[in-house]
Amino acid sequence: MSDRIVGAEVILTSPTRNFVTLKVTTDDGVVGYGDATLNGRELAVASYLRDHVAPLLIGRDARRIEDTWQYLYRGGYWRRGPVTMAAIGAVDVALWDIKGKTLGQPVYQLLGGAVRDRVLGYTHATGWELPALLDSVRERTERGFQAVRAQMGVPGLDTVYGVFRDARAYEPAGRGAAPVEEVWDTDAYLRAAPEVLAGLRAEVGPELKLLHDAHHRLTPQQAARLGRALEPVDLFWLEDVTPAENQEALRLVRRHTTVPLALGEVFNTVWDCQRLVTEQLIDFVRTCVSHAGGISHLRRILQLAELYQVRGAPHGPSDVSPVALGASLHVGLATPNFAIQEYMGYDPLVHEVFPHAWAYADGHLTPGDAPGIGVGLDEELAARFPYEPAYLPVARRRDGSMTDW
Ligand code: EZ4
Ligand code: CO
Repeated sequence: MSDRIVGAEVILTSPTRNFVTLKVTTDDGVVGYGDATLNGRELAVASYLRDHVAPLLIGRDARRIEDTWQYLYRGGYWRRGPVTMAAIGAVDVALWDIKGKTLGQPVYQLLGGAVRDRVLGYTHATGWELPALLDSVRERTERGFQAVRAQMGVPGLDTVYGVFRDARAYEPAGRGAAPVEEVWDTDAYLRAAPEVLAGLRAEVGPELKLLHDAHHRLTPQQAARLGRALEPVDLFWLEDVTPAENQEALRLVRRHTTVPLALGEVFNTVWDCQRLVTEQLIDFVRTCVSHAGGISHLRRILQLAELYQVRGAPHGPSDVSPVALGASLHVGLATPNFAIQEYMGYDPLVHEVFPHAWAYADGHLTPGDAPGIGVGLDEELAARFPYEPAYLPVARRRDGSMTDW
């Protein structure tokens, strides 16, 4: 038994939405999977893996997870960035999967064992106006969810990213050769959001954990105002209030509101998180196992965060594949400051393509006890759904200029 890597293959599939999966095989025939999906930029990561990483993996010792991480991160010279870190993350998760399968243990056991019995999950509810949103939230709480992210429409706009006018669940990417363009109006949103969320809180009572995502749309001053306005709603968190390239901006928000802040779904290394964590400018760090360098690097981020009482709450919409969700749950079960996992859910077909040991029950998720990550890939079924171009929307202000969404 030598654990040499003999195969590293990239598999694209689109069972209702695109996923990029790395499959690593050892000379003993052990197979490990890692998620390399980067919504709307899938082919870039696929090429990075296929053209530049897979050839380097062949012949390496699959047991040397940390060394391989360092080799790909430092050895590439060009560091960080979502494409690089998603590729490294896929390799890392695949190697943890192989290690677990080789040792006959679920990955959480290799991370020190369980520190909790199950991981709290939150899901998405949307409704254009309060009654529809309330129905959507109630449907989720009836399925056991104790934490729900609530997104509403904005009067005067035709569409809002992440919100459907009818009861359908939305998909955060539209198939087609180019992104859909939406119109965005921050002032109208700032008038609508506090009223709808206050109404929702009044209806659902004090216990349900309510979350809201501002999706990077606000200036720091607008974020501070919104945070203040939402204090009586008692949110579990307010997410991505402002783009975080300029992290100084969060200081201004913090000075004016005690609303808990969550941020970091677009971050990809510990360096992106360092300042927000060490200056305690956020309460929840949202880096994802697949976009931030895998299990090894997510653990590093969460261990830094633990020193500053910042908790982990990884990204988990439908573009984070069941492989990454499984990996995240192993980290969640074994990491003390892991607060909650986003779980948007998947189309039934996605569950078929990626058979998994992880499970949802009663508002919580568990990774299961299968060796490794515990998520497989039905390659025959996957092959029936080839990649199709799909993009997140873009948004313009009423004057036609581009805005964050
Ligand atoms: O923007 O899935 O918290 N979740 C989110 C999602 C993400 C998309 C990115 O691909 O904000 O809507
Ligand atoms: Co978000």
